[in-house]
Amino acid sequence: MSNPIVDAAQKHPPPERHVYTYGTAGFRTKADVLDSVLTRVGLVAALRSRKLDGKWVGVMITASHNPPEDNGVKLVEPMGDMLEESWEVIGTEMANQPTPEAVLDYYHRIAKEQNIDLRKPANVVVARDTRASGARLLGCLIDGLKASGAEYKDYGFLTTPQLHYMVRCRNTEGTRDAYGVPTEVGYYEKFSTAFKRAMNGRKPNGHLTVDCANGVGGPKLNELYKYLPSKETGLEIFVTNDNVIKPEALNVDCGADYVKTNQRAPPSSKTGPGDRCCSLDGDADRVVYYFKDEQNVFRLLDGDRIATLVASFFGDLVRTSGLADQIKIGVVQTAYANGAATDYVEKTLTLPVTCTPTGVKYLHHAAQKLDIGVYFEANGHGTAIFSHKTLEVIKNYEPKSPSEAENLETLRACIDLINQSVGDALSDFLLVETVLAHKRWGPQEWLNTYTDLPNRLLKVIVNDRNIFKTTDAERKLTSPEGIQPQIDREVQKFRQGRSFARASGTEDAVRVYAEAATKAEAEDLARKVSEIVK
Ligand code: NG1
Ligand code: ZN
Repeated sequence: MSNPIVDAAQKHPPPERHVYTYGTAGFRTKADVLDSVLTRVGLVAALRSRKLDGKWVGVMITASHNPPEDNGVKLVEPMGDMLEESWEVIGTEMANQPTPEAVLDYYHRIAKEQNIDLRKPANVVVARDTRASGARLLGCLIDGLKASGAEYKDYGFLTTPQLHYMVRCRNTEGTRDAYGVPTEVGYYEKFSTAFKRAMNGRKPNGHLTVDCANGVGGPKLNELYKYLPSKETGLEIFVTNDNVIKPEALNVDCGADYVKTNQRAPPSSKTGPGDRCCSLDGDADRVVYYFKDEQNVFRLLDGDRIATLVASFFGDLVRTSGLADQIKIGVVQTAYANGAATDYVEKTLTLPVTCTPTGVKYLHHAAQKLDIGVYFEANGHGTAIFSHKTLEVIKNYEPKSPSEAENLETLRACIDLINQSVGDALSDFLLVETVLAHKRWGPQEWLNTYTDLPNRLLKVIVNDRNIFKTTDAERKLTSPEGIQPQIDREVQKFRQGRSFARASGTEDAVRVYAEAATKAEAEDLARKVSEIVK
């Protein structure tokens, strides 16, 4: 007798001898080997939702900043968080089941082990970015969802953070924690209204050019902008690289990853000195700023800069609203944060810094332990989150003066302006624009806050990256034995030297990061450490 799960798995068989891993960013690889994975992710999503009593879980089809021929898929928890770690293992095991019958057996095994009642409803929200393979992969996913009897809501094209937003909204609808209206219009209305409140009559200083990586962020920004008419807000945005009709242009010579990795503006950029620019990545969950200075030199304002800017602004707002005794702010970084940024937060802003392993889920969890946690990876993934207690304090505080009242109102608006479910390039850039307008800063004033230490990031291809094990938030290698002391000896030879090596979670390589007093020394140190790990 036929079984719908066996049939679905049969319809989308895996290629031979391919091993899949649910990594930092979910499953991500060449799109043409992902069909079977998508069907099985549909099954896992249904199980996860049933495990959580039918709460909505999300499935996003995207490969973010990776090339157009890649694709990927990741699962989103009911409040918009990344998938719980033990379920990453379930995802991996499901993807690697050899036969349709093994898929069915595994499905029932997980249901049994996890005490999942398969008669319960399962609810899944799905969306995708603009990749050419997206429509086909969506079909594979839906076959899996249908086979497991899940209800699903397909939002079509969304940015990754919009999908996270929809999931959180659907699960909080009608409750005290209602996050918003789970529609695209609801998203634009929420963030545009919050932006206008947060600006409170201020106007941005000059225009902003936004490079959308020829990804889904382009059309979505154009839509959002309709809710922020420049006549009313003073926000003048030039949207560039927003061509989604040509999927082969995605992330090519543009986007946040191009800018951060090459430390230069997209070749198509036509901006002049002092013009503010920012670049989103292919699914709009990352943003970096940059500009050309008076000497026409490219200057990057990356995730570290956004974190320091936002943390300093919240520090000011909390103080000027009279809440400094009740609310403590902290910054969460990874080992890739520039040493000068860490120093600036600790010594100038006098705020505590936590360092976590790479991957937003680790930063997010560390930030959840703080009253206000500002977290960003250097590459531009990040956001700020407010604890429940802090939200209550801010909501209930009675200002003692008109100036306290005004600052409190700005703080309250910022809470709505920030996508609390996940880092969101659209919400993040509106926040940066808000802070710059309040501080009356241009990009040069922002850059002047501290001077980055020269640094170098290298990718080293090794035989087996899995032998590289780390401790201390990935800053030290415990295996292979004997390597860390060699790295330490090298680092000591350099002024302001710091270096570490770790296996990438998204690519088959080891990454080596080094910083030192001069560019030449940073390059030299990175090269020496690469020789050691090779
Ligand atoms: P890996 O490949 O594990 O270094 C990269 C980025 C992370 C994060 C993830 C997920 C660097 C050095 N690493 O991780 O920050 O963004 O991809 O996309 O930028
Ligand atoms: Zn992304």
